[in-house]
Amino acid sequence: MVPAEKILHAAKEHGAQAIGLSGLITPSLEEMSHIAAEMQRQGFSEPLLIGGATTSRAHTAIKIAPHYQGTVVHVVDASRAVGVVAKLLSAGAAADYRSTIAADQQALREEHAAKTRAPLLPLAAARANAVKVSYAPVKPNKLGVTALGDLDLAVIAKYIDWSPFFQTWDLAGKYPRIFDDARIGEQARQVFADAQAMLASVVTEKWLTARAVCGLFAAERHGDDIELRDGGQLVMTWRGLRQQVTRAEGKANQCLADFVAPEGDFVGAFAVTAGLGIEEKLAEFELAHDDYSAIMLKALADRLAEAATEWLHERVRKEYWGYAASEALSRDELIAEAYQGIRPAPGYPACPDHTVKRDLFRLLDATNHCAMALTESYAMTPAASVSGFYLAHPEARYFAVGKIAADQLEDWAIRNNMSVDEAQRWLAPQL
Ligand code: B12
Repeated sequence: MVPAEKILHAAKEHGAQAIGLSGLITPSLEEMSHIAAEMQRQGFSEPLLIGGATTSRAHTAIKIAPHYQGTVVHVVDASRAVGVVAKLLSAGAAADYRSTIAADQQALREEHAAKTRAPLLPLAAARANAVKVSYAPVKPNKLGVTALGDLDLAVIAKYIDWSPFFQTWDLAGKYPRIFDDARIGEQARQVFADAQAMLASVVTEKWLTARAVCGLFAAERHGDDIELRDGGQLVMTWRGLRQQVTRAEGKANQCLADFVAPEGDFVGAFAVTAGLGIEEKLAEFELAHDDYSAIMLKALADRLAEAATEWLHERVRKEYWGYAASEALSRDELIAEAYQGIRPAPGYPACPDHTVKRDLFRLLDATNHCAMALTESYAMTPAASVSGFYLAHPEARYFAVGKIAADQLEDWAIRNNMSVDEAQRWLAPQL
């Protein structure tokens, strides 16, 4: 998300009648609260619209609206923004509409305050209930960092998982079954046909460039942390978060570090982008007032970024690491994650800490190898980018860290050499 100063400056300059914020990853949620507070401080009165994948009605009511006396409204779908703004600015209906929103938010806050939360275990008890798994790690064929340069998009395109593509168009359903849906099948066929046509140009005319870098390192587990070494040198420490919710009998309080053998193991890291060159093409579409093509290209770039991530993970398993050299999975089996090992990405529920991307980028020199960068709230540029880690343990699974207690917050802050205040800001959704 663009910093508060820029947004509010632009709003003033253009005499905006309403301001809209969109947040994809959780650090932008904190930025939204900050913008609301800034709007209050600077004496704004215009309505503030909130949207994006990680936002919600409850979050808007509890965390954002209290910072601003003007109306703050969560909008689930950008296509409804016009209707919402029209009502907010309507001479006759605005007052009623605004007080309905305020009353709804007050009710949500009261509901939230009255909720009894599941008790959290002390960190020491959660650690004592870690996953206990032993295995014989396989030494990678190629240790260290491997930059793959420009990827062949014709190959990458074969790895696309099309189901999420339809989400962009607000069409819910799994590919290819979605085409048979009585209500939305026809529309799904249409956007899919347009996507295939554009994808052919993306590949043959090289509208986009995709790049990737990966690295495989010797790894040692120290409690909830994983130390990565290259030629004996400590090159990064990945500091994990552990589940503290009371788990059912026989279920462990998991942390990703649990899947790294304490006697010595190996861990991988990767950064992939498929969005290089997109700005030029988007500018062309903008000039032609062709929103449809612009959205289509962004959706294709996102699909290609995920496909390149899938393709790279397969190469790592079969070649660079080689622990699954004889793996032969179909596209559907890859989508269903039928392979050994996982690739947790910072921001996903098993490792909700986005800040680790800073060390990950440094470790892989992702900026140099892939022209990728991080914004101050740890979003990656280009937007169509993915980064994360590889764990090879056969029993490694994704899970949600969920809520953590003050003891883990403090412990994590100390391990990260960060103030508790700062840690609180980055882990806000976990608290
Ligand atoms: C597609 C997708 C991607 C794509 C594209 C991202 C991009 N460039 O936008 C790719 C594959 C590149 C990707 C990467 C990542 N992703 Co991602 N991704 C998604 C996914 C599956 C869908 C998001 C989406 O585009 N939906 C379709 C659009 C149209 O919906 P939308 O954004 O919600 O917008 C709608 C409404 O919210 C509303 N709206 C949105 N904004 C606004 C604004 C206003 C003013 C209004 C009125 C309305 C409005 O209108 C839209 C249309 O209905 C979500 C999960 C999910 N199901 O939501 C995860 C998700 C957003 N990703 C997530 C994560 C963690 C990441 C990565 C950080 C992972 C990583 N380490 O690499 C990266 C970050 C990328 C970056 N650039 O920094 C997490 C974020 C959670 C968190 N804790 O932060 C999610 C929620 C997945 C999850 N369940 O954990 N991702």
